[in-house]
Amino acid sequence: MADTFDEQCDYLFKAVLVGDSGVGKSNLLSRFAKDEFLLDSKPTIGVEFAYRNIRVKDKLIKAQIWDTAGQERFRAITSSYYRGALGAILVYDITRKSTFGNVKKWLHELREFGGEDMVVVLVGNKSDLVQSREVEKEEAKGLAETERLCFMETSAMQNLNVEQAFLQMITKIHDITSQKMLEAKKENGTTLRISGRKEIHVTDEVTATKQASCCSR
Ligand SMILES: Nc1nc2c(ncn2[C@@H]2O[C@H](COP(=O)(O)OP(=O)(O)O)[C@@H](O)[C@H]2O)c(=O)[nH]1
Ligand SMILES: [Mg+2]
Repeated sequence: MADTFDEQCDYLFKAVLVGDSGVGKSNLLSRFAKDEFLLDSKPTIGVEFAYRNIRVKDKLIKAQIWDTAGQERFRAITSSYYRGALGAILVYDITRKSTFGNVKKWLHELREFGGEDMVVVLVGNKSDLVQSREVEKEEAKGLAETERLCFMETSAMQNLNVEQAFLQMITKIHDITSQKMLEAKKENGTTLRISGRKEIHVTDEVTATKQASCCSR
């Protein structure tokens, strides 16, 4: 139905990237955003983000993915980074055990500032570095199951599973949000949508109410 992908988006979703410094967050994002990459640097608030338009079923979704500008190094990510985010990609490095050890810390932060019901995909990045692996896939899978997260190993370098990780998150957000939309519509017609040509109007910060079911396979 939509003739111009850019201007006909039905929803805007915010999602965040978290994880220790050096795990590959920025590279994953630039892989995912590819040629549609649009990096808005916001040095004053220490945040960068990229957009990508994705079609999910009959809807066009504009995913706005936030990346830190390195503040994770100083443990200085502010709560505004998480505010309104419906999803998160929580990244660790399969070659550095300590980054996996910190996953719980990040999860805690996500749940504290982003809400219990955020869709979280746990991502073990640098799967290309087989020789230096320090975190077994099964171990991470186990954690994902316990914490009810989606899980995937990726390589930003070789472009393995990157698309899938983001798409899984976005599809899941879409499922939850459409459910929420239906409920909201019944009440007062509140929607989170992009209207007009250039401007983005976030008329409400939609927060999913349903706990995402686990989708690790
Ligand atoms: N081998 C390999 N190196 C990666 C991969 N992803 C990122 N890197 C490297 O890891 C380092 C940190 O990446 P960066 O994206 O800046 O991490 P960030 O601090 O989490 O944003 C850089 O030197 C990247 O080239 C990957 O999938 N495989
Ligand atoms: Mg970075």
